[in-house]
Amino acid sequence: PFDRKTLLERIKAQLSDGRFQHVLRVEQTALDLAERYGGDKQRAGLAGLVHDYAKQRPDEEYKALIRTEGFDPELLAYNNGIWHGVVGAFIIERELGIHDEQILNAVRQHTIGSDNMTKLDKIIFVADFIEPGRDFPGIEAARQAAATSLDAGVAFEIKQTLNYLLSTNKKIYPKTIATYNAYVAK
Ligand code: DGI
Ligand code: FE
Ligand code: FE
Ligand code: FE
Repeated sequence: PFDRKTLLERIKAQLSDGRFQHVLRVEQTALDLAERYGGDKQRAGLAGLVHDYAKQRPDEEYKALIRTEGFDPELLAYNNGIWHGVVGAFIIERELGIHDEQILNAVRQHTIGSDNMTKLDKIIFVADFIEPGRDFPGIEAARQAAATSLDAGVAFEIKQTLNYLLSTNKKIYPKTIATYNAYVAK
């Protein structure tokens, strides 16, 4: 619907400069992963570009959408970390006119994964975690895992995320556990 220049302007208008630079790096990392693993580069780039489009919307907007647009009310027990992907895809479809379900599903799953991820879902999930601006203990091991296989990248990332959530007493979204069970648990 929008050409690249217009799309970039619309995304930039929604995000802080730091967050906008992050989405550009996720786009490039997703393109690199799609190249390496034979993924759909067009969808990978576009999904990378839009994945955090709705990240800076107010909590009240999310709560209203969950109530009025038929989302699982259980979502109200979570926060922006979960909402900006699961509900953010709805905002992206409505405001950016992106109706491609493969792209929207990759956005929905980019934070939490699922037990049945497509190659595109894995590319966006992993690209978000290892883009060159990320710096945290374990980042080099995460990049090595992603260079081994997409499944290894997903497994490393979900384990690290779950460890972080447990150590900070955060509520675990069920799909986060499903991802762990599908890609890590033996
Ligand atoms: O949007 P980004 O900062 O680029 O990264 P993200 O979308 O992967 O992560 C957003 C946040 O969501 C991050 O702080 C970790 C958090 N998160 C991931 N899984 C869960 C979660 N938070 C809760 N409460 N429960 C989860 O299962
Ligand atoms: Fe995100
Ligand atoms: Fe992520
Ligand atoms: Fe992100």
